Amino acid sequence: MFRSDILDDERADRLDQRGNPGPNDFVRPPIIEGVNVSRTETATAASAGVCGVAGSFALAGRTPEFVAAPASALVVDLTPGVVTTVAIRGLGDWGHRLAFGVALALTAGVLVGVALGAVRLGGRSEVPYTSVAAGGGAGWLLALAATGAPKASLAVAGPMAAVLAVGERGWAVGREGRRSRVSTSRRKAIAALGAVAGFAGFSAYRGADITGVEPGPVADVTDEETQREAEDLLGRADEQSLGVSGLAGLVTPTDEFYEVDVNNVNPNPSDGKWDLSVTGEVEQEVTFDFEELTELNVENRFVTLRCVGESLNGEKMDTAVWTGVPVADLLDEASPEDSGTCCVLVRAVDGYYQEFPLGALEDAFLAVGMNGRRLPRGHGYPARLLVPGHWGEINVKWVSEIEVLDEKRQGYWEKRGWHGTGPVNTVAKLHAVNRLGEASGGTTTMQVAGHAYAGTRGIRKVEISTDAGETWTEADLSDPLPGEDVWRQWRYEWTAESGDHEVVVRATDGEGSLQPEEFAQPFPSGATGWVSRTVEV
Ligand SMILES: Nc1nc2c(c(=O)[nH]1)N[C@H]1C(S)=C(S)[C@@H](COP(=O)(O)O)O[C@H]1N2
Ligand SMILES: [Mo]
Repeated sequence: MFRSDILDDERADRLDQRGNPGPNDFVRPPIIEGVNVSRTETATAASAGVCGVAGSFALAGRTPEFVAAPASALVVDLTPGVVTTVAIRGLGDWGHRLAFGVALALTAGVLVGVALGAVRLGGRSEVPYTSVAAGGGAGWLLALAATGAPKASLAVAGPMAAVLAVGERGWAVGREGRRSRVSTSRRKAIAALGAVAGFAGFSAYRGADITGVEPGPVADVTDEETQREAEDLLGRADEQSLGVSGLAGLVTPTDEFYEVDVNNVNPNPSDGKWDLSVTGEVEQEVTFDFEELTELNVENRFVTLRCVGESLNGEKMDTAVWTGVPVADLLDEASPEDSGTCCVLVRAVDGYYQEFPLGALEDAFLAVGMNGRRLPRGHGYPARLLVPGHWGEINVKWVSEIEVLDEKRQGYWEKRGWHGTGPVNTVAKLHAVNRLGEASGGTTTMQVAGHAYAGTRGIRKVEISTDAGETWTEADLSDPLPGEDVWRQWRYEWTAESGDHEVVVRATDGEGSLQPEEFAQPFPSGATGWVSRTVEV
């Protein structure tokens, strides 16, 4: 018999002497100060905590209303730069998952503590459902404090209260069915574990689908003409794509566009609550709300983005048709001081910030739309910066403030050792290898293809070697799309003898500079080198 069972009996005896407990009276394992709490209590509290987090995720998903969102931001914040860098390089997205897992565990831990306190309180109280009221109430308050969202916090409190209620109920029923004590409690434990796991699974599935905003057509915030133009440009990109099997097009579909965020939980600002200020070394500080922003000159642009952290032949380089306004129009209204200014610090709603030259910002674009629809939350809804030719990291999403500075400061990634605020490195990637058919004399027609990008320098040519760099031939290039910062596709076909072929590819930018051959890891200044691949024929 467990200690709590004996105590149960004693307590039941006491109750009996006071009068027969009615069907609504519950007998709970009492608590002795300083002595371990019973297993039932711990299990109840643990289930309540887990279900609180799960309930919240089912309702809020990865939005700021999720109860673990603050813990997630804290984990990211407290993780030292070296670890972030190593985690991103070594673990990739698994680093993110790990940090998110830690945040979930921390949050669940706090809720379990709250639930445990509630269960203990309930154990001392003669009033039924004390633990339910205390645990549910405290869970709600805590979630409210963490997220500031009273309604969404009910999704924490509700499941916690339900579990605590089952806990109280369970003890009472357990006492009644004392004859088959062991098997009953084991069966109950298994059922409870199954229920908690089932609920957590359901929540993980439900919450994963919650994106926060459903991006409508860009015409909603601009006009029909802008919408039509964006669609025309998408059509043009489609036509100009080389149409190589296994090779992505010239425009990346929005849901396939790579995404890099420092946080696991992205902001979810609404148009009404969002604004952008230009501050610092300016003649006049100005603030634009979303409506004022879209009243400026709206246009569509092709822009390619590439993350400094991606591997040489990686997948974090994509292109979209963006709808937005030139940043120069915003800056003009603030009039940065003529002398003494060097740069800007751009801040975002998620706590992210980057510093870079004022000159780069003057050519920048503030996007509100992507591929004909409004920005999805993951890409910076309601507005994000696009800085031509620079690494992805200064293309600040959910942008909230542009501070003009008179001296340099370090941005988020630079504090962590990266040098990713400058122009991108030139790269030609190799992503498609196709066997087109048998040619004469046992040879095979082979096709290789990929994308090439050099930021605002543009791509002049892409060369291919099929003999490990001995000899080089020019590849076909897709016709350039309008815009100053757009990638191109390349394609090459040749007749190959059977055997292994070392294919190497390199680009020359619009200024005539050849892509450097020397290999470098992405950290700290972006990958360099020529992409090569052994093609088996
Ligand atoms: N506010 C904010 N902006 C951000 C980031 C971020 O984490 N927060 N990540 C940056 C990085 S490192 C890159 S590469 C690009 C990626 O943009 P995308 O997610 O739209 O592809 O956004 C940049 N802008
Ligand atoms: Mo990045």
